[in-house]
Amino acid sequence: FSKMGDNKERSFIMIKPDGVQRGLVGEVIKRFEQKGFKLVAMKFTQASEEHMKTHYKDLEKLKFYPGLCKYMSSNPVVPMVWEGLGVVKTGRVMLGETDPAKSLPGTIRGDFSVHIGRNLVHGSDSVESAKKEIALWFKDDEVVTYTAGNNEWIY
Ligand code: RTP
Repeated sequence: FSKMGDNKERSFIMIKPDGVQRGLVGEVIKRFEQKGFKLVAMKFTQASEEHMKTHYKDLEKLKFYPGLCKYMSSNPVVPMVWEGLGVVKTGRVMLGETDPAKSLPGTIRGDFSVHIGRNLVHGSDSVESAKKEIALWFKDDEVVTYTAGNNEWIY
């Protein structure tokens, strides 16, 4: 098999206010841990509306943007960085579709949510946006480099 090295991809995953309120922080973390991804940064914080406007800047022309940013800043969130092979794409699969009604059971949204505006978790949609989002939410030294249980041959 090929040598490790492509397992350093990172995704920005954030438990939204409804995920915190519903007591699903542990459940989301558990799923990413069990899948084999590595937690390299995490905070518990209530962000400002301005910060959420920057986070969702790509959506600023959409009609739900103001309400989305207000909602996202109304209560605490859990921003995280997860690392591992294909974590951006696989992370999105684990989350399910944006609309929970279209999300299959087995996904986080498919198992725990019903409303598009309360879909529990955010996940980066590309490696590029992951980089931007990680830089927005974490200082360089808040993303930790360390060796976890995986060594040269376990993913
Ligand atoms: P996210 O960024 O939160 O991971 O979600 P996403 O990529 O799956 O979806 P995106 O299109 O980026 O939308 C961001 C969030 O806005 C809310 N939304 N509300 N019609 C609506 O009311 C509506 N559409 C989207 C969702 O909570 C979505 O996750």
